[in-house]
Amino acid sequence: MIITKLDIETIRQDFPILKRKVNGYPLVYLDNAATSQTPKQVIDVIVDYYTRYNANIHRGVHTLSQEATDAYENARIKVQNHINAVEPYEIIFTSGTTDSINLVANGFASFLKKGDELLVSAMEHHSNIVPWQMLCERTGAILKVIPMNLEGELLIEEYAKLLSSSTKLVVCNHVSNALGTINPIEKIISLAHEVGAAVLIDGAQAAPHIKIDVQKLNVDFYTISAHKICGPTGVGILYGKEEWLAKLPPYQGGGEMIAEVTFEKTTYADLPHKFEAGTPNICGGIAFGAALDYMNSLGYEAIASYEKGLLAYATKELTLIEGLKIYGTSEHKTSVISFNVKGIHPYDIGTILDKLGIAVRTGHHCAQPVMDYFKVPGTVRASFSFYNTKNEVDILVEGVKKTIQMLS
Ligand code: 7TS
Repeated sequence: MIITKLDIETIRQDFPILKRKVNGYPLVYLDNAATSQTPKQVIDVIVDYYTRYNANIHRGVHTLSQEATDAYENARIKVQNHINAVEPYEIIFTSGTTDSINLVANGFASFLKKGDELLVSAMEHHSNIVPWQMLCERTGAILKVIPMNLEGELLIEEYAKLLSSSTKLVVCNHVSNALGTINPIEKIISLAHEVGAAVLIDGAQAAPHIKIDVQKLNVDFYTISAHKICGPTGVGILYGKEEWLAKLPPYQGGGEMIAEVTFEKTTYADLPHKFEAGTPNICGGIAFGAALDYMNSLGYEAIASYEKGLLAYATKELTLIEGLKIYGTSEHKTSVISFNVKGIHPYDIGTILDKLGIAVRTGHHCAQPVMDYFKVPGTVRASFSFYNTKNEVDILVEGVKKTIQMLS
């Protein structure tokens, strides 16, 4: 039985999209690791912004501009409080995790020389691999990989052996999108710091499930995408320790990020504006703040304990299906199940599940090295949120069984 303090049926009323039908069936949305759904509390904030105070920020004396600026800066403080950053200006609004990582990768070139080393885990999303490869191409630095085992867990002893005085940066996800593994980032961060390396943690998949405390973690950079945590698409944050953000050069040039511009010389604005060139996603930032309010109104402990129950139940039921194999079997997991059924292509399973109104993701999940490691072209991935139910797990399990009957 799933023990929860959350009233799921009431919570589901907050999500208008969950009432919709797909192909004649009630939607069973199990693609939350790709993007989460949006509660009406957040939708209302978006509507309110465009209805009442849509204006550009930081530049107008007029009332609308001041209201929009206040709301946007208030959202920054909400993020700051949510992740326990020391200062609001350690929160840089970006378009999401990909943007946040590219911002750091671009600026980090000025700290690297040929032969320096960057460590990346074996279970990264492409957005936490490719920017570092590009950085290595530019600087002559070397990218090394922290290996994992067949449970989908990083080999921390091997990681410790890779660290040396040449290591300048370690990058790792907090939670793997393809496997659901929660990585021991406290250990990863402290070991990196022992050799003087900085650490960037990709928190895209952790933020919806785990309360983050950047001070406790002592992490140098941490990234979040709002759309995976009940917020809108196209907005996210980079958290950076002040000392790092102060020395990191700006990523993009343009309006808002300057102190003074002449044709001879430009000086840059203070943090956070140095990294926020151009008109940002104002409404998105404000709505992100509302999404955090929503998550906190439910409480992370309640969310985690409910999702843990769903994960255990779904794992148990799916494992009973003959020929079904789960990838990512660590004890430390969020509610993500990647699987394949012997003899059936994941795409075919996803397609038939969609006919039954069940949304899952299929493919390599932008983590091709993970698929290569497990020697599969891709997997079916069911990822659960706090608004999913045990009944929806049953529908998924029945759907997979039906698919197997149809295709074998
Ligand atoms: N890092 C991780 C761990 C992710 O899961 C994702 C998106 C990203 C980075 C990129 O985030 P973005 O908001 O900048 O796109 N992951 C997925 C996924 O698993 N399915 O669709 C998107």
